[in-house]
Amino acid sequence: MAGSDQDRFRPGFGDGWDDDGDTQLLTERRQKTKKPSMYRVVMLNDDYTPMDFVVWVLQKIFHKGMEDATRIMLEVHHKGKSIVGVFTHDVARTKVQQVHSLAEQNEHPLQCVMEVEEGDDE
Ligand code: TYC
Repeated sequence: MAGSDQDRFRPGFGDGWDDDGDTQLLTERRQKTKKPSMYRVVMLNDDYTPMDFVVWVLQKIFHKGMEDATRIMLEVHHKGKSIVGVFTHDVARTKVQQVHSLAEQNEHPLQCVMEVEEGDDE
């Protein structure tokens, strides 16, 4: 399948396909070994959740230290949202559920969402 010098001048050379189809086999194998997607967990701002509750949630669910948790909370407060971490699908979903259940138990409207990381399919 490796091209000789003469191959370069054949019609269709370099278009990603060759006569015996082995380029296609390589493509299929790449798809089967694709890495699982990763998901960002993004914390969203609202006008009612107390700042210290958000800091506590970031420490409890995302294992942030006080300084990091405070920095993330303030970024959400000022910019509307902030990425808290990037996780596999199941871990991200569990963390989103844990945040929502703590928020609900404490009657705060705190929301966070998960978003797929783009450009991570190599
Ligand atoms: N904006 C909230 C307030 O002024 C604080 C807050 C920060 C709420 C981060 C949600 O994800 C959040 N009390």
